[in-house]
Amino acid sequence: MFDSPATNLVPGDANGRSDVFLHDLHTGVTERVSQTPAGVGGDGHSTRADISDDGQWVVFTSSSTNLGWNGGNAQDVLVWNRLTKQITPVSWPRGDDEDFVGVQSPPRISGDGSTVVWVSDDDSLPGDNEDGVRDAFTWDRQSGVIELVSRGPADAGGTPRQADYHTDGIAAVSADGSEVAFESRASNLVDGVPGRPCCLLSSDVFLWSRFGDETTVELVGRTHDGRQDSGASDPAVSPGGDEVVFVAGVSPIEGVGGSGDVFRWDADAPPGEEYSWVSRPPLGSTHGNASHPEITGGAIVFVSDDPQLSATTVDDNDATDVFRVAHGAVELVSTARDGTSGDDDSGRVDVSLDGDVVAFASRASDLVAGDGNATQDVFVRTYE
Ligand SMILES: [Ca+2]
Ligand SMILES: [Ca+2]
Ligand SMILES: [Ca+2]
Ligand SMILES: [Ca+2]
Repeated sequence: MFDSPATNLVPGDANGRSDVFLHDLHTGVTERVSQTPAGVGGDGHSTRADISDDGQWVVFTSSSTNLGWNGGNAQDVLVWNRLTKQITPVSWPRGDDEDFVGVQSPPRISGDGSTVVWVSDDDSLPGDNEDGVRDAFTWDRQSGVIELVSRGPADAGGTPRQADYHTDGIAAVSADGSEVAFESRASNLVDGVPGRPCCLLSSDVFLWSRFGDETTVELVGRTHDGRQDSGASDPAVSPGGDEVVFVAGVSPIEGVGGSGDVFRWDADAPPGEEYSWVSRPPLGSTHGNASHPEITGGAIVFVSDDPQLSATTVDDNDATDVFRVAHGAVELVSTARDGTSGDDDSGRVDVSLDGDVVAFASRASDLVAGDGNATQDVFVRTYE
């Protein structure tokens, strides 16, 4: 999945807008997602796509008026069915909301295609109380039900406590849609954790979970002494929902790593051992500055400009690269043909369920032979 303003990826792309494309690694075929079932391209830009594990469901955002909700300039969340080519709108203004601002974050879809999660300022969405606070929401594809997930425990009357400050960044969802990790500066989502009165200066990472009819929110990205206002950001959740990776502000482990490092939280670890340092250089000190971690059963990937992360590859490009952690070792993914780091920045990373296929965008021109287009492309590295 990727978006591109290129006009020559599929025949007849004449809309003059960025579109979302799906490239099938088995057949080699690229098709345009952001179009009507009859093949008419969207009349606005379509970007920021994510795909289910079986490749049947794609979520993306678009300002088009001819794909889903026939509205104005706001970025809407849309879901595309690869089988029928039909597009279903997920977000649109409810009631008489004339200030509809649409989606703020790239939406994500669960591995099983059942659930979409996104972050929005739209106060007319169900469960919200028009509080002016940006929140995280889920949408159930079967029922169409939207649920507010960035909220605290329910009071005696069963009414959930609304967050006192914004959700930021990208919310992430587990394979079956029952767990959502999100980044928030709210101080009132969990009880009994020292923070400070509204509002926090920096974010923490939370995990929303559904068990049958019950839902909970717990603090997973926090300081080593269990406090909020840690600066934790960029969460991703494992397919099973039992592991969360994030970028730390203050390290969650005393004296180990720190700001800009990737950490993993493991729900099944013994108390006191929940956290591990993922972006740990084999030698030397940490540089920080990691971002966009993703986690599946097989591997963790992330982006960093730290030149000391790989023990085996020379990283002297002074550029951002993509890294993969499998079996505890950090390896450089975005390498040139001669095995050294690429000649420009790489980023926008995602990883397959088994951890063996890593997709990323790169401005480097020396990753494959014949890349003479002088622009960013999407690359795939496959491990055995
Ligand atoms: Ca186009
Ligand atoms: Ca709100
Ligand atoms: Ca580098
Ligand atoms: Ca290129």
